[in-house]
Order: sequence, then C-alpha cells, then structure tokens
Amino acid sequence: MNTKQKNIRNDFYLLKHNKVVYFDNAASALKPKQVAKTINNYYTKLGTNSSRGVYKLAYEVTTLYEDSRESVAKFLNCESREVVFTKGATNSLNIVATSYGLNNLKAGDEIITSKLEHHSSILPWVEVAKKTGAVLKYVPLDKHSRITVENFKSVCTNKTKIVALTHMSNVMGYLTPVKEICKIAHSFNAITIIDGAQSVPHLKIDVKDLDCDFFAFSAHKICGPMGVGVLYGKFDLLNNMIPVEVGGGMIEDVVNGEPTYKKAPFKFEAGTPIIAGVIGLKTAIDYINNVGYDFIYKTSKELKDYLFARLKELKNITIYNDDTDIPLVAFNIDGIHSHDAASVYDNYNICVRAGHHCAKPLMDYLGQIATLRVSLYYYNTKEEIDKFIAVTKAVQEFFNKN
Ligand code: 7TS
Repeated sequence: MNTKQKNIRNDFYLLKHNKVVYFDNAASALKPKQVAKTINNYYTKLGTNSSRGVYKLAYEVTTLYEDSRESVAKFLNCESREVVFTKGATNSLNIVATSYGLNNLKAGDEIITSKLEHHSSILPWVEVAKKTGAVLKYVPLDKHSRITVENFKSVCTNKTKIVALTHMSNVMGYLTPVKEICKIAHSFNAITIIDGAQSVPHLKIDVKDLDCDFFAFSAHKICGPMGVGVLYGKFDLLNNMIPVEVGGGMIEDVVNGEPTYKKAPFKFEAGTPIIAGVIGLKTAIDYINNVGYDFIYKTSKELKDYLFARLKELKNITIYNDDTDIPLVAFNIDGIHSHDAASVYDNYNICVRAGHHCAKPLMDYLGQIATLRVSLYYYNTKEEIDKFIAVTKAVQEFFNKN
C-alpha cells in the first residue's frame, strides 16, 4: 500500500479501522468523511429549501445546489442545462423510457438492448415495448459474453429507434464500445441511452466524445450520497420531452389552470429536490477528481491482475469473466451456493455480493441461478485480496469442496 492509498483509506471509517474487507463496490462505494461533512453541514447549518425563497439562506442553498450542477456538467463534459438531478441511475433511465419512449415509439419500432443489462436498463424498455407494441432486440453477445461493434451492426436497422445499453456490465465488468455504437445508431437516426452506473466509478466520462443522447449514473457508486443521481440528455432532446412528474418548482406559469413548464433541466425536477444529496455529490466529484482517474486506472489494473492471478491458484473455482476490464470477478465455488459462500465470507468480515445481481437475463444466458461477485475500488489493497483468498480456501474446507 503506498502513501497515497494509506491517506485515502484514512478518509473512510471502515477502511481506516480495518473493520471489514469491503469487496462490494459495484453495489455501492463507501463514502469518505468529506462527503459526510458536507451533508452534515447542510443539515446543521443550512437546512432550507432551494430555488424558492428570497432570503439569504435560501439563496445560499440554491447557489450550492446549482454549483453542483455545474460540477456535474464539468465532470461529464456537457452543459449544466443538460444535467437533471434524479434519485439515481434507475430513476434516470425510467425517465427517458417513460417520457421519450412512450411518447415517440409505435408498434413495430425496434429497441436494441442486451442480455448484459442491469434490470434498471432493460426493464423500463420491456414496459415501453408492452405499451407501444415496439419490439425488443438483443445484441448477440460474443464468446466472452461481450457486446461488440460487429454484433451491434448485425441488429441495427432502419427500424431501430432506441439503443439502450450498459456502458459497463455490473456482473462482468466489460466495457461496451459505446462511442462506435452511438455513431452507428445515429446513422440510423436512433436515440442512444447509456447506463453509466458502473462506468463512471472507473472511467473518465466525456459525453460529448461518446456522443450518446442520454447518460445515467448514481452518486453512491462514486463515493457520493445515496438517493441522488444524474440524467444527462442532449439539450434539445431533453427540452422537447414531456415531464414525467409535475408539481412545484418546475412551472413557468399556470394560467386558468393550464401550465407551461420551465425549460430543461428544471422541468424534470418537480417538488423539493434531494438537496443534501445533490450538494454531497459535488463533494464526491471533488473527491474522485482529487484521487484522480489516472490513479484509479493504475490501481484497478494492479488489483485486477493480482486478484485473478491469486484466484486462479485455487482449484474448483469457475470464473465467468476472465477478460474483465475492471477489478471485478464473477465466479462460483464449485458445489457451493453463492449465498452459502457469502455467509461464510461474512463470518470473516468480508463483504461480497451473491445472487443474480439484478441481471437475470445475463444469469439465464450464463446458465447460472446465481454467482458470487467481488468488486474492488481504488481504496482496496493486495493484502485484502490475500485475506479474501485465504477465506475462499476456508469456505471450500467448511463445505468440504476443496
Ligand atoms: N445500472 C447498473 C449497470 C447497475 O450496476 C446498477 C446498480 C444500476 C443501473 C441501478 O443503480 P441505482 O443506483 O439506481 O440502484 N447495480 C447494483 C449492483 O450491481 N449491485 O447492487 C446494485
């Protein structure tokens, strides 16, 4: 562990005190004390609503709220009017499906998605397809279960209206070649919706470079607060969309009961927003930028190589994502149900995920009911991997499967 990583670990209570080996970062990253401080500061010293009052405190909160929007815009390389604050990636993806999908698709139109998707990326479109008569098509996965440009080309046609794909699989850790796919999709005039929930923690995102139409992520996966996320959308698209929720804070006027709505992004933020969360997201972005994506790439590569090398020393382990792009392994210990194994890991204070990972289509594709998943982030260490390997042996011994 180098000095930088040691300093980083000191920012996280659970890591500083070695309370657990936290290997469930794809579910949610831990939160540094700086994020907690921002939120605490809001609740203890501010606590007022934003974008409403004319008194100084309300103005201060509104400024912090809008500063966060600026910060997200810089983080994604877009304009601040293209940043909608939501409850999270799930909420963001549902907004696009409900607002854009339901109002623009008709029977026979095609929606391209994949079996690698998290339920939050695919199920909104399953519902849109049911309601509009549009048809879902899946990009065939290659032999590693990856989405490739060639395979995407094989399904994209003049009928394609929507391309809804994950930027990075939460089970396999595969990066999707989104930039190339968006280019092809746009040549057929299709709209692209990219689920960035797993890519943002690991990859510097530039939505202009990707040229996607929509992009969604959650704050909690980049060490930010729970319950807040982002929907990026190209301004003209967003601004022409009908709001999903209507209410306070998003109207221009109501004349004789007939509303006119504010422009994007405000028309998608009805009601009192998630103020502490939004402000906390800015601190999380500052924190990640301070850690630096170069450090994240370097650490990720080292951890990934070490994790796979060590896991492969063991017998009777089935790995499903040998050529993953991040330090994430989906595996099973032969003969042991993943939930049983996860309980034994927990006895040793190692947090791993077990189950279908909200990706049932992928589980079916892999022919598995469930897998274990270990997902690391920049604050994890080789020493923690050593402990995990030792405990994996203990799990096998416990169930007599070594
Ligand atoms: N998309 C992907 C690729 C995800 O991994 C997740 C959450 C979501 C969308 C939804 O994010 P939310 O913040 O709205 O819940 N993934 C996981 C996971 O892999 N384990 O727990 C949550």
